[in-house]
Amino acid sequence: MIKLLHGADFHLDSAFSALLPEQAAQRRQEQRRALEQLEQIGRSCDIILLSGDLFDSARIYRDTLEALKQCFRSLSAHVFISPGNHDYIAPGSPYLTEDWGENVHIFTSPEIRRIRLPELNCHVYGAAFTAAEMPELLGDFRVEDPDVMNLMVLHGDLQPHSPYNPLSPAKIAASGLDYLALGHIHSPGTQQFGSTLCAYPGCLMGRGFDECGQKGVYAVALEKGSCRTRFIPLDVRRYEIRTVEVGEDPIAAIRAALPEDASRDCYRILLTGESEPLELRDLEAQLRDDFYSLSLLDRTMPKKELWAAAAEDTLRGHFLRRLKAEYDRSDAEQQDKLVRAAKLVTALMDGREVAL
Ligand SMILES: [Mn+2]
Repeated sequence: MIKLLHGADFHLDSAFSALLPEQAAQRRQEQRRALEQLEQIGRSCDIILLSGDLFDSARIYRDTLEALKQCFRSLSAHVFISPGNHDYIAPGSPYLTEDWGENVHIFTSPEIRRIRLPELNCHVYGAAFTAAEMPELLGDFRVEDPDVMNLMVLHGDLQPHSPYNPLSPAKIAASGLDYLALGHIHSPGTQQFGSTLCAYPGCLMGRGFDECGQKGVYAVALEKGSCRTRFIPLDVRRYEIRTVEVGEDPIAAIRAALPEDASRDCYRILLTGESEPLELRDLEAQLRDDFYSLSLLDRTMPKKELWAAAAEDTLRGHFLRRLKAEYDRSDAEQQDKLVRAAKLVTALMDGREVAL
């Protein structure tokens, strides 16, 4: 059995432009530290496949290069890298200029190349982006020896007309590969095409609210005819979006709706329901210590005195007058029902979404 670690889309040295400058610097530092977790997981592996976009751009800090090289140096595994659309091979690329060590192989050509690992009875194929956009790279690829374990590491997109190496399921199924280690899509997932298991491990850590939830890498146990993937979440800061109905006490409602400790995570909270006007800055100030970063969005509807419009000479007024008259001569149980009916119908008249 071959033990494989598959990661992608580290996007090291991202700008984190939505954060304050000092927080952005801190987040880049955290990205480097996440490499230490990778190092831990990689220690027990034979092969590490990294499917591109390891760097967010060509602007890379020296600290980052050293952290990545240190990670690879400490591993005995064979490391294979296929550069993607953010870190494509171009003159001056650190993939060409740095000394990455004996155990690291970086694919530098858009033509698919093969590396043999005879001691593992395994062939590793790969190719590189050499521009920010690339046409299809797989072509009519077939494995050269179907009896060995055949792996490929590639940056690409399963969307048919993608400018980022569009991959066709039929061509993947015809390739004879056992495992196709993909990068580009930032949430994890696997798909089987023919005898080929395709996987996107997702990105290393969330960088914004379009990258919510748990992030990590795949550990894969490979045997001919059987690839078993296990998602390993990394212990990194998360981005989450929640919707909270404010009720009478927005602070209490927000705290009640969240996990016990969100203090190192980034939250966007959409406040809904009926409410007095909210002072978002005050609320954020009160909740500051509960989150690493918090943005509140006010989606509440103004609170209205239920029968206020009963005097209006409108359809709404007519409806509310009839209901109010009935309310005044009803018992408590019936009054509850009438209040609910009045709220429902006025909400519908306001064109609001109503949960029944
Ligand atoms: Mn990409």
